[in-house]
Amino acid sequence: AARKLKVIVTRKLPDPVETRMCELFDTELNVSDKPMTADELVDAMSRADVLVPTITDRIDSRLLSRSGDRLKLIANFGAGVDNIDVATANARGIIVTNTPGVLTEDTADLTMTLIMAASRRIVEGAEVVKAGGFHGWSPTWMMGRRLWGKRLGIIGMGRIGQAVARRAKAFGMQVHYHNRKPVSPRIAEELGCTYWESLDQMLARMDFVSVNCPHTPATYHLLSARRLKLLRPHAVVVNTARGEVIDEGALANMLAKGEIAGAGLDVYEHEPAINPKLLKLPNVVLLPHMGSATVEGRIDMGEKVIVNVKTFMDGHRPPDRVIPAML
Ligand code: 8YV
Repeated sequence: AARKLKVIVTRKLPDPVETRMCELFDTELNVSDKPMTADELVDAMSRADVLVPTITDRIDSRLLSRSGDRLKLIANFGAGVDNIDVATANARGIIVTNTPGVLTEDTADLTMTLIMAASRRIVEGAEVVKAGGFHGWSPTWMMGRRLWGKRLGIIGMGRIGQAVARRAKAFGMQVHYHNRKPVSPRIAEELGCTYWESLDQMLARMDFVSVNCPHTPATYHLLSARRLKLLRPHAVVVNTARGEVIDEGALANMLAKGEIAGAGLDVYEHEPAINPKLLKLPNVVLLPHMGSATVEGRIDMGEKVIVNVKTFMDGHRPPDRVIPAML
């Protein structure tokens, strides 16, 4: 019988996913759940046919060049693959896959949560109550800003952007978006959304801005200091995509000076570090990169990984192969 291909998983995954992987493959789990060091990753990559990494593993060209020639598949546990140098991996004959689709709705839910939390002062209000600070209703207390009728500008109109648009429409918001190209007429009509070819022009007119694009060289600091300055002073920025898309230092400075009204962030430029200025601001809601963190979503992501690995092992092209041209 053919040798079973070896799969190494870099982080603790949900139990049902690990159980299934162990049934199907010769799987080495990370029971400690500590992120691997670069040397541990290199060791894993040189001993595995398949590596299942997560966002906390940076698989760059330097690491790939030290990884020997056994590794054939990197099946990322996650939709974003900015942790992996896909072009270099492919050049070395390594296929890269991701887990698209299954975390779309959860991430869109969290995006709306951040929009609402930042505009309706949800975290502030909840903290006041728990600290014993609710001394009775007042006509002018805890006033936020309404969503209804406001303009939301979505940056990146892929699966997640569209799921956000659908929700925002249901909340009575006017949906605008910037993307490399417009969505199909059918989707545009369904979502009732307005396309802006110019991000600059869109930013200047929005009440809320949501980042929903991947982090690639083309989107690094897409919301640069210059572009952030185009926002109106009452604008709220939310990001459930990747921290690198926003110049976090510039955003923190503007929030501190009151040049924009608020922010809701789930991701950061230098995770897990967070610009200390952000931590002190009452108008900023900060979450620990939990957009896809639902019990169901994480199991679905694991199942996607399993299908990709299994298909590859059966000698076929894995369904979620990522190629540089897609990025
Ligand atoms: C995960 C994500 O937190 O899928 C993504 O792109 O950001 C999240 O689902 C993480 O990336 C898992 O590796």
